[in-house]
Amino acid sequence: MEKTFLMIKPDGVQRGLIGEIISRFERKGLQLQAAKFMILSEELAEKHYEEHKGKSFYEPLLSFITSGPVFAMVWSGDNVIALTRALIGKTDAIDAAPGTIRSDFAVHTNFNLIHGSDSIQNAEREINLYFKPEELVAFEHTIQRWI
Ligand code: D4T
Repeated sequence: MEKTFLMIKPDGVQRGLIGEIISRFERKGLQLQAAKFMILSEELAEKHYEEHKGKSFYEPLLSFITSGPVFAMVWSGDNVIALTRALIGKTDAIDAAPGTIRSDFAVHTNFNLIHGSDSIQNAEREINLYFKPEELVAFEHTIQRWI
């Protein structure tokens, strides 16, 4: 089954939205595989956002993402990458469709609450940045046959 890396950013944690956000993925029928509550080191933040190096928002993005705890997760399911991106909504809250996480809770692009991998390659890269293979919990998700 496809896997993705999702991370509730420091604003989502500070605003008390961990439970609200996770419940949306649970109710969708996706499967949690791993989770970690942590503060990102400068080094990990740089690796995560290396594709944005040199852009105007890169330095503020690094300060923001390392400014407090994040909740990093691996989720799996059929088409989990596209499905979670759809539930999260567009990067800018103004463009995010009503009912998405960013439309419901975000106001500014730089405080957009959650990160979600955008491709199979990036999901693999990001999962490996944050988790060791043995930290992913394999189990039978008994409701899968009803989803
Ligand atoms: P992430 O990667 O955090 O899930 O966000 P997106 O996939 O939706 O968007 P992105 O990679 O284009 O941007 C990464 C990160 O940078 C912040 N950002 C982005 C910002 O502060 N100002 C901007 O103009 C843009 C484009 C928000 C998300």
